[in-house]
Amino acid sequence: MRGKIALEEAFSLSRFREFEEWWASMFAVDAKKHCDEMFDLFEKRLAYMDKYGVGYQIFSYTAPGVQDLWKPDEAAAMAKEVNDFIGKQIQGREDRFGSFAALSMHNPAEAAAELERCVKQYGFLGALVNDTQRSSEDGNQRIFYDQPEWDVFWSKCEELNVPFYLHPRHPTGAQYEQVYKDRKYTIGPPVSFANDVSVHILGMVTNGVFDRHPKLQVIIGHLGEHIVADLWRINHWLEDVKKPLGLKSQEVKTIRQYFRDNIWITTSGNFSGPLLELCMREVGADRILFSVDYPFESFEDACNWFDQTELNLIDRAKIGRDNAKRLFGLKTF
Ligand code: GRE
Repeated sequence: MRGKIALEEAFSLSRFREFEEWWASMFAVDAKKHCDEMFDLFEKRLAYMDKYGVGYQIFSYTAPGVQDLWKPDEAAAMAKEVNDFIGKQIQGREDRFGSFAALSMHNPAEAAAELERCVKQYGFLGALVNDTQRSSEDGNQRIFYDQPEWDVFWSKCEELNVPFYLHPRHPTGAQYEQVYKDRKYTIGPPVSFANDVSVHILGMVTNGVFDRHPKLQVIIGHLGEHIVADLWRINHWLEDVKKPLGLKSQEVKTIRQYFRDNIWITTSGNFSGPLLELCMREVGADRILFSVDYPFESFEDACNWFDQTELNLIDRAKIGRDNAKRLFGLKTF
């Protein structure tokens, strides 16, 4: 399929090029290639996009990034640096590129103000945040956005009519020490990313964020961060056990209805035909969006899989492009 839209596509500021060892620690194979791709904005990306039929992509700032800075001033300064950099880079290239805002999530009102600045000044299409914000004096605490003080931020997303992408982050601080230090190969895509984002998004559902913000649209990647595979069990326990215990959100909607009205999933980094089929049955083709997860994954793998996986033409167009056009109000593409 030509003209696909991809929306979990990372870049890094060139001043972090010095952290090449981090890439080597992440990828034993082709670390330099992954690293070069992360710092290239247009040349390599456009070549891949043209070769594999991606018409438009949305940039987002990579993890590790702003969410790993536990000092609020440093996090806010980095978010602004990232946003001004990529905002200027995409100017004049709006036919092929858009961007999500990076945000410091230490302070809900300040996060809302930076999002608004990016949307109005640069035409950004929403925000992508790397899960919880690392915080406190020693960096050991984590801020979740499912508490009432974040209502001011979610109201701003609704007012601006832009989605929020909840992307994973690497475990750090006390969480790393207690859970992951002695099981390091489980970190990242094998399981830590999906676990952390699942708890966070289900925290938003069960703490009533979507009930107070019914227009809010949140995107999660990797074909639903394990939630879709467990949807029956999650629904069963929320409905039959937690609701009688006082769970209010379940009185408003079932978990399936939040997926219908508020939550989107992307194919980023999860190129599984059987899982996509399950997602189509459980949440429906209207809420699924194509993505690559570049440069952690390749355009070649994502696009060859998507173009060949069994889908009718209407669903392929929806997932590959039309849903994203609708969600982001893309007119130029
Ligand atoms: C990411 O998207 O941030 C990511 C990593 C490490 C491995 C895979 C991946 O940071 O998608």
